[in-house]
Amino acid sequence: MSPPIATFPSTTEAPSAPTVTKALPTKGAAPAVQGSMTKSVDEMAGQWETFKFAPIRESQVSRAMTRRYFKDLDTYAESDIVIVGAGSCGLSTAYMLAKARPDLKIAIIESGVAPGGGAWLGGQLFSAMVMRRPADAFLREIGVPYEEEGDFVVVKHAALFTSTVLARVLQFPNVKLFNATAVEDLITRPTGDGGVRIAGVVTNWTLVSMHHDDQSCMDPNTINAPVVVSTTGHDGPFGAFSVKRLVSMQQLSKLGGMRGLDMNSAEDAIVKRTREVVPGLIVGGMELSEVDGANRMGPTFGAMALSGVKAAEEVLKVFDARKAENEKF
Ligand code: AHZ
Repeated sequence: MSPPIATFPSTTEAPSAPTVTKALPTKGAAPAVQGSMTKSVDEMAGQWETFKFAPIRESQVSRAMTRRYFKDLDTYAESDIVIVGAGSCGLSTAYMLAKARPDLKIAIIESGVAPGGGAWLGGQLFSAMVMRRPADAFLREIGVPYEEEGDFVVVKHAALFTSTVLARVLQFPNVKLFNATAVEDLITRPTGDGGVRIAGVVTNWTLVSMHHDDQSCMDPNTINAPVVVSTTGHDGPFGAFSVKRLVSMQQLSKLGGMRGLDMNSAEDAIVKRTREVVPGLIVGGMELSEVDGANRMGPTFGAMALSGVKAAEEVLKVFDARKAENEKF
């Protein structure tokens, strides 16, 4: 029996926490093996001669993945918040929003296969991640240990920060990460004064997005949402995506262009100026440096975490108003 995918409700209610249930009876499925499910890893020790995985039919694997993915596509086609880019700023934003508002559906769209952006290593591919105070508050918030160095703290490996914030975010039942998926345009609605309000995102598989030049037309998919948070990093092949699009659609006259490195001014500027740039679009992290002509900070990550904290605050300030506007059409 196939699951009722087509009848999944398209309400704005956030999905509830997943519950561990018995496997659905599926045609061709082998009976569930109960005993092995209860063994601990320690109990397996020395038992490898008699060891055997529970039986499976290949279609069960396919259905287990595709059923969930298509249900998620259906659920999140109408999202409350879309976060574009799962780098250090995007993940910090997602964490704060999901924690504050378990009632909201939050979709994260990440063009790479691996979420985390530039936060898997410190500078010049060294392991440690430096955060200037007071961003150590965010490390305590998500439970990442660090070493004190006076005005800054050091996480022993940047991957410890990124894997922890990613794990925390993915455990929220109201968050869905669509990775290997690129935002290739913004959904807009006229505001009546020549401007636009951002009302969602246009998506495609990243591999498809990368081949628009050498394949015939491959149309995209869409997600409606009253608020989009763009954290796609500084300019690059995929970076600064939303703000570059705002320029090409004449909603920003031009970009300020990220300036040279100055840790002291860069970090304060990014956090303080994280804001709604046009109605419905909040920009944070290094993407913002391209709008404002702010300095870069290089390998110090406190501003990315706190820009995420500020971005979440900015979302919640405008959410009700944008949602009301978004419901009109
Ligand atoms: O893959 C990108 C990365 O994971 C993703 N992304 C970019 N364009 C996208 C699009 N659709 C979906 N069109 C997209 N995803 O966005 C993420 C950006 O992460 P990041 O680490 O590059 O940005 P950040 O602002 O979170 O952190 C930047 C940290 C700094 S500072 C700095 C410097 O001063 O030189 N350099 C970096 C990397």
